[in-house]
Amino acid sequence: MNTPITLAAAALLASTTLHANQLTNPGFESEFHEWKVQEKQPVSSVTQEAARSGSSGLHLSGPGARIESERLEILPGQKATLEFWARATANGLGVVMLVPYGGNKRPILNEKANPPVIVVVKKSAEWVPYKVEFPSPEEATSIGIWIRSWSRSKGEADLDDFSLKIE
Ligand SMILES: [Ca+2]
Repeated sequence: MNTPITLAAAALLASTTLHANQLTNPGFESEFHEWKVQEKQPVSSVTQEAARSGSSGLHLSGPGARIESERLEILPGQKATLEFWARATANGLGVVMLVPYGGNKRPILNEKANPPVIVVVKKSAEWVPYKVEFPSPEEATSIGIWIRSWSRSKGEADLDDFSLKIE
């Protein structure tokens, strides 16, 4: 009688291990769950119109977007691969950054105080896929995504279907 319980526990353990290596809410289907929004004026919203797949996506309206993803664990020698889809009415409205964090939980920034990977969404009426690979610095213990819109940007951007793979 114990066998089914043991199998269920094993299955649960396997799925937990898998999710530690993936974003929990990559397509904004659960609103901003596991995304942190820190904006003086509301710029970001989760809307149906901003969906590329599923029933919702991230919509940015004008400058000042400031969003952070959850952080995934990364080990020395591992590589992070970031993918997402976006469309925008102007260049620079959607800016997606890959940010490694050190053991002190602080972001590891370059000499200009910028994250090492910055992807700028280009003007396009159609959805465009973006992909970037990043070999993690030795001192990094976790990695996450920041989403911004440049301070002078005007217009609208939609982003959806994020993926952050650590391998
Ligand atoms: Ca979605």
